[in-house]
Amino acid sequence: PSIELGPTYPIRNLKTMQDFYKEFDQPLLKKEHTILIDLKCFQSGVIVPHQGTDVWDQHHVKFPHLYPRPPSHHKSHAQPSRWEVTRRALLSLTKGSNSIGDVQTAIMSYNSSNKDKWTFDALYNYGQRLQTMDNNLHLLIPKMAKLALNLPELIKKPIPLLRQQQNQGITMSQQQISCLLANAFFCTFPHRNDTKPGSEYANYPTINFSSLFANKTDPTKLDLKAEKLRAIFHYFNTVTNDEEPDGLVTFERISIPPSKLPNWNTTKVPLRNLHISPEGSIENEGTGMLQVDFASRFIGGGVLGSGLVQEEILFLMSPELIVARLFTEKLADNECLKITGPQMYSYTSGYSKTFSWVCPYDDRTKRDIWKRRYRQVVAIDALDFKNPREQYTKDNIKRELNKAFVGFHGDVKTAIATGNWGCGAFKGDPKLKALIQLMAAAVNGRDMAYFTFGNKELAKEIQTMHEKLTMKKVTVDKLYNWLKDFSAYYAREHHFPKDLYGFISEKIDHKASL
Ligand code: AR6
Repeated sequence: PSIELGPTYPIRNLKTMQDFYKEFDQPLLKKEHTILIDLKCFQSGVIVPHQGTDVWDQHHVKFPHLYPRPPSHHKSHAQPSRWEVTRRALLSLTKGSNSIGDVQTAIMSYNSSNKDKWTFDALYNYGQRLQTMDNNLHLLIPKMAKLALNLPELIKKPIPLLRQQQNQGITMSQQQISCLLANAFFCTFPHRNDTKPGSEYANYPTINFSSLFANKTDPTKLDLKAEKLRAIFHYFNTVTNDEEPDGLVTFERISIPPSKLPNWNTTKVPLRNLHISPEGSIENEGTGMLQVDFASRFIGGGVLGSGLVQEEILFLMSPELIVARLFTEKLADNECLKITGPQMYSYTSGYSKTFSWVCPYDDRTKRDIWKRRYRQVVAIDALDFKNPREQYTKDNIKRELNKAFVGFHGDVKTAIATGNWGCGAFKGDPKLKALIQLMAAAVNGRDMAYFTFGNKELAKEIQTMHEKLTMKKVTVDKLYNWLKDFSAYYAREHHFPKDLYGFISEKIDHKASL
């Protein structure tokens, strides 16, 4: 059969952030929102950090310059504080020769307990292959070290941890983000290197970059890490230039209590418009819509390790997203993280083993009055189906519906830009996930752009299914019940089950003949 697609809903008719500019231009101050800059000054064109009181506790990011000095009985023999050691090491990088060896020595001077664990082979490999080609590292490292050292001046207020089951936001300047990321690069964040279960930050992603510098033997991976490092160094090169970015970015953790999740059995709303295409990507064609990050529960997934699929690539194109790892506790089933205003810094090509950094991206995306780019990303983590059969159970279908619902919830009804969420590394079935996402979008009153990542056949199948469902005015509750029927049927007939869309088509035809 031909896999030519019929006409699809035009992408230009889908709503983007610019259509909702009034909502984005609203005052930022509200409950549960920490703003790290002085908003009055910002409105008159100057970026000044907002003043606060230093804290070192379990509710806030632990800054390296606030590391408590161990008690010492002999004042005269007092060890230098950890920050003092860090400061000296970074200061020497602002002056010295700045070979990769120097970077390693600096980092290890205040991370000595990891001296037998950390290696820097991927960083050395980058240095050998690429550094003169891209951004003369010996010029860049001093600028990055200076930026990192500026932390006490650039951020004067504690950053709250965005913990589970809290609705909380953080807005900061792109410059503050770059400073935090420079610290992450130099691995200065205290208490963040231990990831063992039960450790203080076991529920948080890693933030110090040590894992990006290391590599386990496989030489093909070494070169992929070099490509990741190119994206990272290009970012730092841009933000330490004279024309450093001057906007803000907002991070919001959204948790919806179970009592406020929809009752899928009784939600009588029809599906909304769908633009579907095998061409295009969420990152480009979806700009200005709500762009879905196919996330890990630990935001950013393997971006600082060897992961290189949708989420990691997105974070490499837009490294400001990486800072979310500093403060976002792992996502629970009823939660998502929404990021408003990140900038794009790089073009990349390829995927996974073929990934490479291509060139700078000159981001001209318009901005709201807070100079946040009209770009919004929502991180939702699908279930990881080690065994794909598990995805058709009633509970798992409901879990994914609720997760997508939380991600798509909100007063601003931009279209959703998405695709095969949960269907790569996490082994989901895109035909089921497409329906789940369409249902969650419908309940939230939003249209959708769905990119099938080159798969024409899938695009056609989803398009045909969507057309049948909308033509027959099938509502979400009805579809939900059919999915439950399929779940029961699949459990019974698991040896030769009918395909999901065949099953639903029969239900539609049956409904039509009633
Ligand atoms: N635009 C549209 N579709 C895409 C794009 C894109 N840019 N990139 C990939 N796809 P995957 P998951 C399609 O595996 O299964 C990460 O490590 C493509 O068909 O990234 O939800 C996270 O941190 C691909 O097969 O998402 C998580 O740990 C499919 O989307 C984990 O992977 C799924 O992409 C999430 O895995």
